[in-house]
Amino acid sequence: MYLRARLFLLMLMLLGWFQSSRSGNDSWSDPAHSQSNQINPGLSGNESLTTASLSSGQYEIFLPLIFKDPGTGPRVCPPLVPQTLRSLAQLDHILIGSAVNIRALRSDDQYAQILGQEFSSLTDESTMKFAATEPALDQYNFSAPDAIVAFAESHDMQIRGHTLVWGYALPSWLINGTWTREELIAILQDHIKTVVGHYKGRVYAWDVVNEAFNSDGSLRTDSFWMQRIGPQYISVAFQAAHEADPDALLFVNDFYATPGFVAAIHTYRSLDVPIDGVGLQLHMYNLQQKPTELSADIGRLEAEGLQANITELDVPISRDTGTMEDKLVAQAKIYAMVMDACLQHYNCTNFTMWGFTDKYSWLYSYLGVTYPTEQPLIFTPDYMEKPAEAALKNTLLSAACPKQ
Ligand code: 9MR
Repeated sequence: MYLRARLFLLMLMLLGWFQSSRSGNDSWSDPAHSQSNQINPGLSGNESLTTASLSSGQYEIFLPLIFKDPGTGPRVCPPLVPQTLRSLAQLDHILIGSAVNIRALRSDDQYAQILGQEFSSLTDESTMKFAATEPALDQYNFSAPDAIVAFAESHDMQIRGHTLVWGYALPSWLINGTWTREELIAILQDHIKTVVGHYKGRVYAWDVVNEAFNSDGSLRTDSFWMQRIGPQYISVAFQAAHEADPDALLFVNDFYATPGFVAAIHTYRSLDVPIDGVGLQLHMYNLQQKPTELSADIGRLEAEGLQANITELDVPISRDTGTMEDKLVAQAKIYAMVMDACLQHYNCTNFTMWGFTDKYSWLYSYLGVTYPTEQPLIFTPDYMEKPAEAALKNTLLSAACPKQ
C-alpha cells in the first residue's frame, strides 16, 4: 500500500549509509546540521533520531528518519506506569507537544508543572503572532514569547514557532494603513526576519504561513496578504524565514493534505520555495468521524519528502449526542487513531495538541460553551488523566513495544 513511501525511505536509507560511510561515522546524523539532533536532544545512542539531508534546488530538506523495529521493539520497554507522555513518545521517536496559554503559564503552577513534565514540544498559542510581536510599525515586543521560550528551554522542550503569516491576529496599524504593494512586501519581510532572527537557533520549526490554502490547493482569497500582495506572499514569507534562520524547519500549517494541496506544495518546492513540512491542524469536531484518511494524507506528504506535524489537535464533544461517558470514550478513540496514523509514518515527527487541560481551551469562547459540556483536551481541569490521555499512552507504548 505504501510502496512509494517505502521506496523513498529505502532511498533515504541508502543516502544516509552513503553519507555515513563517506564521513566514517557510525551515526547517520549530519553534524553540519545541528537541527537534526536538536529535534530531541534527550535521545542518545541507538535511540537517537537520525537524519539525511536532501538537495532540492538551492536548499536542503532535513528529514528525521525514524527507525522502528516492530519485530523486537526497542531494547528497553518500560511498564506503562509511571511513564510520562514525553518519555513514551521518545520511545517512538516523536515529539509530543501542547499549545501554551501564557496567562495560565504565568498564574497556574500546576499547569506549568504538568506542561514541563509531560511534553517535549511547545507551541505558543498567541503571543508570537503579528499583532502581539509588532504592535506598532517597527516596534517589537517579545516579552511574552521570550518567557515561553525560556520555560521550554528550562524543561528541555523543543519550540514550534506559530505563526508568521496569517489573515488574522494582525495589528490595526497594518490593516488600516495605506500601503503600496512594495511597502507591504517590505513590512512582511522585515517582520519575519526580525521575529525569526530573534529566535534563531532556539525555535526549531516555524509555521510560516497559516491557513492560506483551499482544500484543492488554490490560495484563499479572503486573506489580507493575498488581497494586498497576491500569491507571491507565500514565497516572500518562506524566503525571508529561511534567510533569518537557515536551520529552522519551515512549515505550511493548514487543515488538510489533499492531493491538490500536496501538488501545490510540490510546485512551490520545485520553484525553490523552502518548505520543509506541512502542519495538520486537526480540530476534530465530529466524534463519529473516522480519521482513516489521515494516514493517507500523511503518506502523501511522506512520498513528497515533506515532514508532517500534527499541530493543533483537539477533539470537541459538545456538538455530539450521547452520554458523557460515551463521548469521552469516542474522544479517546479519536486521539488514539490520530496518534496511530502519525506513528505509521516516519515523516510524522511532532504530535501537538491545542492545549492539554480542559481548564483552558480556545473552544470555550469560540463555541460559547462551558465545561463540562465542552471538554476537548486530555486532562480534566484539575489535571486528572482522562480516557484520551490513557489512550495516547497506550498507543505510544504498544507501537514501541508491540509484544507487551
Ligand atoms: O487558540 C488561539 C486563540 O487563543 C487566539 O485568540 C486565536 C487568535 O490569535 O488563535 C487561536 O489559535 C488558532 C491558531 O493560531 C490557528 N489555527 C486555529 C486556532 C484556533 O482558532
